[in-house]
Amino acid sequence: MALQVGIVGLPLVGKTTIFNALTAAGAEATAYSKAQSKPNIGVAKIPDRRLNIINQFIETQKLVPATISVVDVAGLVRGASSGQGLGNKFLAHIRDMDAIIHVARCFDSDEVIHSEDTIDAARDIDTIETELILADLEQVGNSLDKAKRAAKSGDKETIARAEVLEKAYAQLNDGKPIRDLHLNPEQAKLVKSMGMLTSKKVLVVANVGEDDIHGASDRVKAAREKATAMGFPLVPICGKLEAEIAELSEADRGEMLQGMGLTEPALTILAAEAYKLLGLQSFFTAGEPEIRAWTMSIGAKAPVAAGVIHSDLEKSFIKAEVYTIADLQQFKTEHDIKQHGKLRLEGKEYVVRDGDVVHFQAGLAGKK
Ligand SMILES: Nc1nc2c(ncn2[C@@H]2O[C@H](COP(=O)(O)OP(=O)(O)OP(=O)(O)O)[C@@H](O)[C@H]2O)c(=O)[nH]1
Ligand SMILES: [Mg+2]
Repeated sequence: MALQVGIVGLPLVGKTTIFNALTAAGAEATAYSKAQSKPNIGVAKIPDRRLNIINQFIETQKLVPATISVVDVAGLVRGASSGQGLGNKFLAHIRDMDAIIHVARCFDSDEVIHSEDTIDAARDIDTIETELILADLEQVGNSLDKAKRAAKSGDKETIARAEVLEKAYAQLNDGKPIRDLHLNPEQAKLVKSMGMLTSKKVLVVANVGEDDIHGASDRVKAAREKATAMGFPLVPICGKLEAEIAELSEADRGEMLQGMGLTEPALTILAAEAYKLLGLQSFFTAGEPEIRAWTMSIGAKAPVAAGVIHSDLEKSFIKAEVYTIADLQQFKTEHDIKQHGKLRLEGKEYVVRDGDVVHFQAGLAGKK
């Protein structure tokens, strides 16, 4: 399943604009907050030059990039957790996500109001974190009594659940996020299944104006200091320009970026940061029907990588034929890679590496 990220932030900071920049979905971005009734859902195709490199040597019908699903919801205001604004209702859509993108406004505009009057992204990062903590506190608070009562039955699982909830409640009540709690792997899994917002990793997007597309201003510097102190990477993106660029053809896109002194579209940079944050990497499959990039966790073994393609493939995994893109560049064909002894036959214990090109060999479906 594709990686899923949810966009949060104060109202009118450019969340939908950034969503459009990532997905080219062309969702409506307005200078006033509209009562948004449903989230915007889109797919970002992650640009990866390695697909084109493989395609220089292997003919194919199509190149299929890895994707990130992006969900954009209404803005959260200060006090959202006590019922202010619309935002809190939308947080349910964020609970299933793998990570959060927090869009913080750094651009100037006389037309677009700021819900806090002044532009101060560092303050806004705090405000949103507080709202997410309060939203989690409410959710945990709602389940805690019931969980404690259930734990009296003596059942191991219900006791573990009550313990985690109690720990989480104390942490949140202290104004701290779940991600800073020390949890054992089982507890972490439980927390994940409960969809706690502050257990998720956060990436901050500083939405900068056209006059600061590289994010070199003091304003962005202050935001970055704040983000770093909280353990969040920060990426400056000029949402307005990037949303326009996303609409262009690939050729025009390159030209426009160059003209602005940018080397890569925001999506490439953001995807790289998101992968780093979440410990992800890509591997490739290459053949006549398609050359495709797949997303997997760094350190995972070959059967798990196979499972990214299809869960049956994980179960029926036998072996993987693996080579690197550098091998392909050197020897030009898979046949010659094999001739030179560089086509490796790997088993269940093989740890897949970033950029591996893999052919999986599987047994009959359903066979153990
Ligand atoms: N000048 C400038 N305006 C921007 C930029 N990014 C967004 N805007 C404008 O800010 C307004 C709000 O943008 P949206 O993307 O709708 O913001 P939002 O956070 O989704 O707003 P809500 O969903 O209503 O909370 C729109 O008029 C955008 O055109 C930017 O980088 N520069
Ligand atoms: Mg919006």
